[in-house]
Order: sequence, then C-alpha cells, then structure tokens
Amino acid sequence: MHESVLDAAEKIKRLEIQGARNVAIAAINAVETGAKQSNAKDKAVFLKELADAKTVLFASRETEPLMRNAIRHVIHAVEKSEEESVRELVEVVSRVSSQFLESLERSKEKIAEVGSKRVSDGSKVLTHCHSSTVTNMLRKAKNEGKSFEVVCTESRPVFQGRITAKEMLDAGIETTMIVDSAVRYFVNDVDLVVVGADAITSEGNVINKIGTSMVALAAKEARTPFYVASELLKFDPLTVHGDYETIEERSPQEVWKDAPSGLNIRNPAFDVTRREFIHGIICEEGIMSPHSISELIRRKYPWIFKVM
Ligand code: RUB
Repeated sequence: MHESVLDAAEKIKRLEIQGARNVAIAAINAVETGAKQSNAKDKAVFLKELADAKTVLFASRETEPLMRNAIRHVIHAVEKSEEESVRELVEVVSRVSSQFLESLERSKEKIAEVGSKRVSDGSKVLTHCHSSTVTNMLRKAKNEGKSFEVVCTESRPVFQGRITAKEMLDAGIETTMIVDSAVRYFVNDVDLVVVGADAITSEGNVINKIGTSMVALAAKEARTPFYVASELLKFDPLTVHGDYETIEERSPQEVWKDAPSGLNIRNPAFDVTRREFIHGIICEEGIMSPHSISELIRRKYPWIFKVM
C-alpha cells in the first residue's frame, strides 16, 4: 500500500483532515500520488492497487459518499480505458482526478454565489460544526459588503465549531460561539440557519454532523429557515437501492478521556435530518427542494448511478 494512501487515511481518521470536501480532496490526491508511484507492470496489478487504496480510504470514515463517488469515478475511468500501459493509465487517473477536483471547486463557488444572496444585510446566521462550503458562502456574502453576524456551535465532542469561529473572525465577520445545547435558546434570534452535508440520500434527507437534526428541529419550531449547502456529488447512490447510509460511530475517548469504568458512552459522528425540515438544498444547480434532488442528480451526474 502506498504511503500517500495510508497517510491520508490516518489523517482522515484522526480528523486532522475533516469535512466531506476536504476528506474527498485528500483521498483523491492520495490515490493520484499512489498511482504515480506505482511499480505495477500491468493493468491488472495497477487496478488491484487502486482497489486496495479504495478499501483503505473507504474505511477511514464510513459516512463520506463524496469521497466514495470520487474514488469510484477514478477507478471506473481506468477500468473502462482502452489503454493497457500503466504509464498511460496513470495519466487517466491524473486527468479524471483533476476534472473531479475542478468540478468540485466550481460547485463550491456556485453555491457561494447562490447562497450568499440569502444572507441579508444586518442579519444573523447560525451554523453547526465546520463546513468549508458554508464558510466559503458566508465569506462571499461578507466580500459583497454585507454586514451580518454568525452564531456557531462549538460542536462537541471535538469542537470543529472552533475552526468555523476562527475562519469567520479572519474574514472580519462578527462571530458568537455557543454550546450545542444552547441552539434552541438562540434560534429565535437568528434569521437563517445554514449547515453543510456529508451525505444526501435518495429520499432527500441529509446527513451531517451529530446535532444537526436537533438544530433543524429547533429551527422548524422557531420558523427560522433551515438550509443545507452541499454539492450534489455528496449523494449516496446506494440509498436508491434501499441501503441506509452507515453512521460512523467514533471512539468514546473523544467524549470523556478518563471516564469511569463501566460507563457506556456512545459517540455517533452524524445524524439524519429529514427532508421536511429542510427549506432548500443550496447546490451547484441553485436552491433546490430536497424532494427533487434525486432526479436532479440523475440528470446532472448520471455516472454516479453506474459506478457503484
Ligand atoms: C463535518 C461536517 C460538515 C460536512 C460538510 O464533520 O459535518 O458539515 O462534512 O463539510 P467532521 P464541507 O468534522 O466530523 O468531518 O462543506 O466542508 O464538505
């Protein structure tokens, strides 16, 4: 197994690399680096190396369909390529990886362009955890000259909300941090809630950092619009066939390092927000209803359904 793949998988596992986009970018880069360093003599061995890299990276975090779609897409391109020489196949990996990353970047910018319009001057926006898609969108609103405040949750157990807070402060945005359990206390006071996504299911439900569904519940009760900012490539095609998205369960140590023995600790990383709580999914195609998201993905990225 190539060092680049093991190293990326380890960083992803430890949350040194976090957030679905960053995870997918790191994974695809690791596959490309591994491919470039391959000593494989023929296509079959090269494909076996790619399959091993896929197994290691998929296992690094379970709830990351964007990463899975990215890697499957690259491997599929190699499989269907007519090239036989490993040197040419490495070129295929590089080309498809670059195209994927470029499309991801374009989606991020489109989401920022569309979503920033929903951030009004003088408003307050609440977000949960750290989503690079959301922070990019909020920076865009700030760069457009809007003055608004961000309220961010700390996001227990490992405080990714601090990354959000730092990024917002660096962007010159007035920022307030709250503990996760204070969301209902503050939600009446905010104009908009925007969160990221790790996975979108065929039914239009969204999976994001643990606590997101509670934020959505509080927002619904307060009649505060709740939006999800996400690339359509976070769609999990397996959900079409009845599979449930697996929710990663992390180490109890993250919750309480020296907990008394005998104590049960549960530490799911994500939860499911049902579509009826979501006003819209802000994606590269605009603001869409979660009800129609599956069809939209089928039109825009038909390959997702073919490379499972
Ligand atoms: C991060 C998280 C983010 C999504 C989307 O969880 O839930 O909202 O991954 O992020 P973790 P992005 O910190 O456990 O990875 O918009 O950057 O893809």
